[in-house]
Amino acid sequence: VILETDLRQALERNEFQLYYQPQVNVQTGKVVCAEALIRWQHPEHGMISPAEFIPIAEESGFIITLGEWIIRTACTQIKTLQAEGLNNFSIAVNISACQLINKNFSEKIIDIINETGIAPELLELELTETVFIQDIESVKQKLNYLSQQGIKISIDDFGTGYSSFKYLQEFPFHNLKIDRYFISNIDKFKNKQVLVKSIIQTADNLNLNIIAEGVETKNELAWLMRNNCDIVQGYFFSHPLPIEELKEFLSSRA
Ligand code: G
Ligand code: G
Ligand code: NA
Ligand code: MN
Repeated sequence: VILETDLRQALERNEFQLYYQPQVNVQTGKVVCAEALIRWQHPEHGMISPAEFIPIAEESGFIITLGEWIIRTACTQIKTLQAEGLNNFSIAVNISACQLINKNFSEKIIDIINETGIAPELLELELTETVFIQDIESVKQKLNYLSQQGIKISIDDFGTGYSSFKYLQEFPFHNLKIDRYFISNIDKFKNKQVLVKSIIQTADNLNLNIIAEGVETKNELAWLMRNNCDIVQGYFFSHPLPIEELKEFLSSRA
């Protein structure tokens, strides 16, 4: 069992690390963004998945502290990449609903952006549909504010949860990430194709960028390209990578 104290100690001991999974624009061949995914390198138990410890961080409230570390680390990394000549590279960070609910969420993000000196446009926040079951009006206000400051907002895992097409219009989203369940074997399943086409159509109408998650095969990619989905992410291109390997990935494609 993992306890809050274990997480607190792990943070103090620097055992967390962000990995980065490239998002590829298949029209231009360019990688302009990467999603940050946290990893815990435990000295005895090896790599522990966020699927195991993020829920504990959420239930205990420690996600507020950990989330700040994640955002600060991502922003610092954006700054470092800029210093190395990668000027318009953005990083997408996963945000738990309980972080968004926290009273100081927006101020904290703006503080970190100012401290690190990055352009707000280079930070993207990935939210899942669970944000819609919380205090909707206050969430909307915060997202509108952050969006006005230039920060990009993505709706993650679209299609799996409480999603309603209605929310797409009401919230200031820039990107819609189609959940990997729908992408898996999309070239083979008619029912998935019908759904994904309608999601792409809606996103187009609302001026949202579409990102396909979990692309694993050449045939999935071919179907997505035929259906005007230009930004893709998944094992077909790359697993999430430690920062040094992300840099190698980027320079090998430049
Ligand atoms: O690679 P993967 O095993 O990274 O992630 C498993 C789950 O953990 C996913 O649902 C992912 O969104 C979540 N996750 C990964 N990194 C973070 C993070 O930094 N913050 C939050 N809130 N969730 C994360
Ligand atoms: O919930 P979210 O979409 O943030 O989680 C992303 C999760 O998906 C992470 O666990 C990440 O490692 C995983 N992932 C990324 N690309 C692929 C892929 O191509 N296939 C599968 N099965 N999982 C993937
Ligand atoms: Na995500
Ligand atoms: Mn997702």
